[in-house]
Amino acid sequence: MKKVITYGTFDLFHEGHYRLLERAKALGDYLIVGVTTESFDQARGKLNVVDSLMTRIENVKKTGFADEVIVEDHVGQKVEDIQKYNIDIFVLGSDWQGKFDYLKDFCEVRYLERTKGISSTMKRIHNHKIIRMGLIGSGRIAKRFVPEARYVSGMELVGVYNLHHESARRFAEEFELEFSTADEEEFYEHVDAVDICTPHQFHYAYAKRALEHGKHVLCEKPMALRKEEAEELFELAEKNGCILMEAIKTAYTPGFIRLLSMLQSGVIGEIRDVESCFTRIFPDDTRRELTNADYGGSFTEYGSYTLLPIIKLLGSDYQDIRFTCFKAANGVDLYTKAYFDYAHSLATAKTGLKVKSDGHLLISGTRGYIFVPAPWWKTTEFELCYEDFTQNEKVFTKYLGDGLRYELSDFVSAINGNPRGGFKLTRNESVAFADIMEKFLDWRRQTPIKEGEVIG
Ligand code: C2G
Repeated sequence: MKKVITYGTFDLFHEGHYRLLERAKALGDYLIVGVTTESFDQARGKLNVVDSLMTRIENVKKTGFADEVIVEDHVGQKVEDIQKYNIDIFVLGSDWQGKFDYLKDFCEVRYLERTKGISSTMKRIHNHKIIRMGLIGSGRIAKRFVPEARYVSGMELVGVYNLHHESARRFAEEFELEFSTADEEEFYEHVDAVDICTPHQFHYAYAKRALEHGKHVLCEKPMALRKEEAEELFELAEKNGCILMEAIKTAYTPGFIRLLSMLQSGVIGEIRDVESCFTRIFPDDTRRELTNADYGGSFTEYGSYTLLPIIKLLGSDYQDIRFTCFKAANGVDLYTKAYFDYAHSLATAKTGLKVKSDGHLLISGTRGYIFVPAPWWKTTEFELCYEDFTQNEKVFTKYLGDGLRYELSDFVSAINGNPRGGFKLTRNESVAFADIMEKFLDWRRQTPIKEGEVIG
């Protein structure tokens, strides 16, 4: 008797799950299906699971393909199960291609082609439907989004749009998406929500058109480069009943939220200073971050990260903001400092593309300080430090994968009418970021390059 095993969460059971089980069963005589527990899903970073374990097991049973259903609740269980049940073939969808090759020591490992897209006719019995999500842009950021999307339940990445169709086509083929297109109207017809992953200067226009088409929008940072544009987008989203979220991933991660909550509860007294820094040396001078004289540069690229803790902790009512920078010959800033003066505190944000600095975040207060080591934007640990160093305390938190799953998960929850994550990045904060971007770009345009200032 040939025994086959497969595993999954099987949340909001859909035809992709059904087809996988059908084909798994056809590979042998006896099919065992492992359904994950809530705590195992949490530990492996699968977010937003809606159905209870009981419901998910019931749905698997209803298909009639499973001869036996078991529960998966820990790492390493697959190896144990394969030996315990004397399994011949281990099966999983092709979104996991290669990930479980280590099981080849124990049995045959097969990845079956995953079902591309999920039809919107397959509505769920409950309020949740699977959100059909499309990418606008098929470059570097879009690519990082794909592996993270599979950890977010309740959404399916179905298609990709790019003005240059060949790029979209290749992307859809590589990541097994249902469709690719260079026709924006056609794109909107097939999706419920979009993630905008284009170069900065196109964010606003795409976000506006997507919202006009009634689509929910997750937009890469900086969402807008002018205050008025950000305000307009939020008004449009409200008018059309759409969710609009700026994708500054740090804002949605558990470690950063923990950091903010501790600070807001006064663990270091009154906050008097915030220093944040994000630099990355760009070895390739042909990239748009360095060549685009209007919108490239370190501040438009990384400024959203460095502004995040400043605006979250000190607000947007600063009394003064000043910038200094080193530029490239084309006027793009290669290393920038933004200085903020508030009534009772100070802040500095540093960004760099051709200067390397330590990427830490330091928040100083009247009773102590918090130091978040580099890379602070992927917050996994921070230290509370006091005059009496015996009171110092280290906090460790989780940051799973590339961290994009957290913003995606909040986006999906918000679309499903559960905006509990709304405090993580508010409308006013996004508008404040756009306002600072506008002030910076105006200042950069108006400031002539001084002799000796050009580096790189
Ligand atoms: N699947 C598919 N087509 C889809 C969606 C999912 O073929 N459009 C497959 C997945 O590849 C997986 C199965 O359906 O093989 C269950 O998917 P999920 O419920 O998303 O579970 P997953 O997170 O893939 O669990 O131990 C758990 C497993 O490692 C994977």
